[in-house]
Amino acid sequence: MALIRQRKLTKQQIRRIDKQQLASQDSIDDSLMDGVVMAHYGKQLEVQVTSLPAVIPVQPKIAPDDPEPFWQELALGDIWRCHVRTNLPMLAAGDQVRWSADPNTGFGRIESVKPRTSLVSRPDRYHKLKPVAANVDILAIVFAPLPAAAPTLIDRYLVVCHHAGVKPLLVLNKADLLAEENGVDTKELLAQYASLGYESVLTSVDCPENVADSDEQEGLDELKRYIDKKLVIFAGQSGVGKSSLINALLPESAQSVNIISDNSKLGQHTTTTSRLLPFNPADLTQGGIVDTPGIREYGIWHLTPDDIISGFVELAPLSGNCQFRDCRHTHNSKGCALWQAVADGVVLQRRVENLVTLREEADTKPINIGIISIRLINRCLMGR
Ligand SMILES: Nc1nc2c(ncn2[C@@H]2O[C@H](COP(=O)(O)OP(=O)(O)OP(=O)(O)O)[C@@H](O)[C@H]2O)c(=O)[nH]1
Ligand SMILES: [Mg+2]
Ligand SMILES: [Zn+2]
Repeated sequence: MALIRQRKLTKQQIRRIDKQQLASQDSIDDSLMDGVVMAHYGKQLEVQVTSLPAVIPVQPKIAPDDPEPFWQELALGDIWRCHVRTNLPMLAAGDQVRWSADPNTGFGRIESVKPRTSLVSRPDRYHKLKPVAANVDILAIVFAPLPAAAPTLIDRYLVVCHHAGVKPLLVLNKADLLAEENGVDTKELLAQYASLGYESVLTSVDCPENVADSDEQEGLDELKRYIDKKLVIFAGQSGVGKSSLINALLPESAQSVNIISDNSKLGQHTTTTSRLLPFNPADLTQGGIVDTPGIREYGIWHLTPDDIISGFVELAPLSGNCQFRDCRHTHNSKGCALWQAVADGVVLQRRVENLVTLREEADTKPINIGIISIRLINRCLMGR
């Protein structure tokens, strides 16, 4: 084996290297500034400049006859395309970052991310957990009489809110359709959630053509009061009117509303990427909306049974009274306090059933091998 002679550094050399490293760190720090992630495009992100660096890059002087090289001025409020340092976690719209800009290329580099107050994530179609939006204050759960409200989906979003540390707000949109037959059920549903302590707003933004006509809009001012100076995310079935609501709240953002669905009023997916739409583009502290693609299926397999039950506010305190500590709260669970409460008429049966369904879903956690999940393999082995 070849002998490797280790080179010993003198104290003076070590001091000099430390000094050089500190100096280079200082020059990096001088070029850093604050920014907020506005949108995510795979490997690149859009970042809005919210502070300027200590040392602002100056365009080098060029000889009068030389062609002018590319130079991107740095200004507050501008949006820059950025790359991300490889050791950072996955970022999302709403993330507050420290970053540096290269005016010679027009690209920036995100160096660090500030601690988040909340994080909404969801599994992608390969069951990999992806952050959707960071530092969100309110998750507006939008539902409508048509397509018919799905209480299971509302319960699922409530669980997500409790887990992500985001306040839920129920938004019953297309209130103009409540007069139609099944509107009675939808209002009853809203009343049930109100009795659990959840806040709600009734809105009607009708068709996109009516956006400028405030007579056609109902409940928008009330909704605005709830979300003022807050970062909000709208979630809900496709076609309930999330983009229409966002258009009504931010007419200049011109979200793509699905007009094709006008005939069926059912809608289909139109939004493709998460994007932060500020209420005041010059001042992100005034809040804004993170517009996300329609979420048909919101997986919760990354949550524990405790996470799930804590999203059922009226059931969580009762669960300690079950006869067995590991009670699964199914209909035939012996001595289940939740089913006793159903029998006593204290809680709703469908809420207990949804809790059980969500727990079971979380129990069958898929482990990913590329795009094939263990659940799928098991199914194949069992011939299903
Ligand atoms: N009657 C009525 N229709 C509405 C209202 N709000 C939206 N719509 C209509 O509902 C349809 C779907 O609206 P979108 O805003 O595209 O729904 P979305 O929730 O963004 O759908 P995805 O982007 O697919 O998730 C459109 O045809 C809208 O015109 C409302 O208050 N009343
Ligand atoms: Mg939409
Ligand atoms: Zn139980």
